[in-house]
Amino acid sequence: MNGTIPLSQENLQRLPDGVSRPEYDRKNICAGIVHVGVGGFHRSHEAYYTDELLRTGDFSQWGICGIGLRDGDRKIASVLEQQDYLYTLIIRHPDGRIENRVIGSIVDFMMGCDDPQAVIDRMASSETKIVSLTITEGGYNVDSTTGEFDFSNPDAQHDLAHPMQPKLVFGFITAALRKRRDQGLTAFTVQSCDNIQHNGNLTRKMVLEFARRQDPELADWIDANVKFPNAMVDRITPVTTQADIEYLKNEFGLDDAWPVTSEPFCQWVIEDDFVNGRPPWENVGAQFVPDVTPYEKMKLRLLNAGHSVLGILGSIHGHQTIDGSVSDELFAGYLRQFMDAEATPVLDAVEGIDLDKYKDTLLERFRNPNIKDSLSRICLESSSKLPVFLIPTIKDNLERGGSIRYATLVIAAWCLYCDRGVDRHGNELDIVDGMKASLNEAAAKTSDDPLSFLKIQSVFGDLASNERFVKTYTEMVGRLYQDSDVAQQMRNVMSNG
Ligand code: CS2
Repeated sequence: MNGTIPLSQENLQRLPDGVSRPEYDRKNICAGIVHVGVGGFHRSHEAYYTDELLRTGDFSQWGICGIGLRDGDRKIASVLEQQDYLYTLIIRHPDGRIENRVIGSIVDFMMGCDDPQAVIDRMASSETKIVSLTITEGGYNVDSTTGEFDFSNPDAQHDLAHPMQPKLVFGFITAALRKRRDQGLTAFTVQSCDNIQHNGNLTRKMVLEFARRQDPELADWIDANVKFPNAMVDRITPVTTQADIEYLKNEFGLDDAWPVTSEPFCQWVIEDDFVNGRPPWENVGAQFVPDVTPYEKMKLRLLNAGHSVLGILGSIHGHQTIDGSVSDELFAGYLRQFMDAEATPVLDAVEGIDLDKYKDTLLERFRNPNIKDSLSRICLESSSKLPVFLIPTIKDNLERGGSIRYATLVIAAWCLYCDRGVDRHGNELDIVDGMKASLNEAAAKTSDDPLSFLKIQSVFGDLASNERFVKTYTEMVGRLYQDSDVAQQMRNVMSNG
């Protein structure tokens, strides 16, 4: 289409019907929320809920200031700045219906690596009530062998030595909280929106351990004055593609350099534990509960683990997307069996939720043919995801004598995946993982030492010394290395239960 409309505040009025837009007065919005990690998920979830809230009335103290801490955030910074921080959320329903909605809740963006002081000041400003995070499972800087803050990370060392020029989010939060304390201001709430069990507790632990090393008195103040609510977050958000950008151009003449696509489903269950106020997100569908534990466990162990099951097995088999894998009956059946036989028996009851229905809904969501969620996104950083999503289920089942075969095949297949790096047709897999080299090195020794992959303690903990697990794993990895037809191994597992 000729003469496209570049997305900007000024051009909002020119957008055609079919694209809904923020009608609220964005000029007068204060950023009560400072958010670190403005990826697709933040933009389809917290920013979406907040936009929905801003559309319903005068909540002008609850805008969002996005923060990028690393060089890699430069692209989103410049796209958002060019578009007056606006972007389009394209919500794709399974029946083909599409909702297009310009989100206006982000009102500013700053780069921590360019001007750390400005970001510290922003977090420390009395306007800021919440610092929220989507920094990924791996971003919490946990030493996975000890579970403590990893001070061996050179960036952590740097932050200890240069408290006012931090690189890690923990350095920024600590510096900002120090400033608030010194100025006698109320603290802010630190709100994690990552897929981690007890994400608030973990954030608290990491912030406190870092702060204590730097300044024990400040750590005591943080301990007494800052809140870190746990939350379960959910909305499937695939990586934006060129086709999404073209779609907006062709259908609406809208030029948006970085829209986001998501499914219609979304859920946010939050512990109501804030120190300096919060938006009434419950007005727009979020749930506030006293204890989020059963909700997060259910989501991580069914949805996220289900994704990993399809992601690893499907990649080796040659599937490309989640909907592609579940349209294969073998994969859909295997996933359901994994959920029923291994994941569900170690879940706690969730009040008001029928787990069977929840699983049916998950499969429906995975089947959405208009969400082309790539397996490469799912498998991204598996070394940080599997210890949260899948391995705890194996450990729980080992303890209670439950089935482990479905999940163990995924671990064995992951070894093959890291070793060979190709699907069954010989096509190279797009593997992105901070531990890629060490995973590959350990996996490549499997023929000499079948347990070499399992010995990566930071990922598997002590699984390599569990006799029952080792027996099942060795058998499976042995078979897979003889014949990498993962579908055949899946059928074996299904017929042996
Ligand atoms: C996915 C999640 O990262 C993953 O492997 O399972 O991004 C998932 O799509 C979201 O948690 C859905 O809420």
